[in-house]
Amino acid sequence: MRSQILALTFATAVVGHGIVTSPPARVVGDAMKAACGQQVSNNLQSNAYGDIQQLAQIGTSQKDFNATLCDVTMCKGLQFEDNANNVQHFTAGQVVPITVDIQAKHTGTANVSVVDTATNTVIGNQLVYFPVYASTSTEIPANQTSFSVTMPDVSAQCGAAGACVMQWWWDSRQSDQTYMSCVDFTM
Ligand SMILES: *[C@@H]1O[C@H](CO)[C@@H](O)[C@H](O)[C@H]1NC(C)=O
Ligand SMILES: *[C@@H]1O[C@H](CO)[C@@H](O)[C@H](O)[C@H]1NC(C)=O
Ligand SMILES: *[C@@H]1O[C@H](CO)[C@@H](O)[C@H](O)[C@H]1NC(C)=O
Ligand SMILES: [Cu+2]
Repeated sequence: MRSQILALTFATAVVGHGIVTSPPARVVGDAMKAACGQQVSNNLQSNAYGDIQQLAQIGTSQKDFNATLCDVTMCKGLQFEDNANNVQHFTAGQVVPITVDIQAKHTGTANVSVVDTATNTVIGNQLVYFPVYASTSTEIPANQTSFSVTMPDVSAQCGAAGACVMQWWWDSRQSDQTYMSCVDFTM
């Protein structure tokens, strides 16, 4: 019984909830392992859907985790170097369809923004905002997992690969969990 409870607790703790499946978002690689350490990278590798609070918590117990080198609030610590062959090219005004996969709901808010990766700051206005997202009290509306954004002109800031990501961000204060996916792009 006790082991069942422990197993259940563990399963609940590791199950993740959401990622962007299209366009292709950043994935784990050797650069992330170097920046974030083995355990945090392994966790994200086995559970791409996980929240950033969990990664930060795992990091605190790891000797090879350095929160300065591995900022989990910046694309969950996923590194551009591991995704350099996966850079999208967008033009100003382009309508970009986005598909999200949500495995479990937590009421929160969500948005998609362009983020300057050097400073981890949002450039301009968010491209879409969901004031109520993945609510536990309703089915998930179709337009929360399949929607489009119109790219602003960020060619001045986002000309070089690695400089910018299109970031999907879902934050649930109900569960204190934040989910994030980053799409590398140039303009
Ligand atoms: C973490 O990384 C930063 C940046 O490289 C470095 O300055 C700092 O000394 C490191 N901290 C530890 C505890 O190794
Ligand atoms: C939108 O998402 C960004 C992270 O990409 C976050 O910093 C910002 O607070 C969010 N904006 C709102 C209004 O929630
Ligand atoms: C999603 O659809 C609902 C109506 O079903 C609408 O009220 C809402 O504005 C839509 N949201 C977006 C971001 O398109
Ligand atoms: Cu959860």
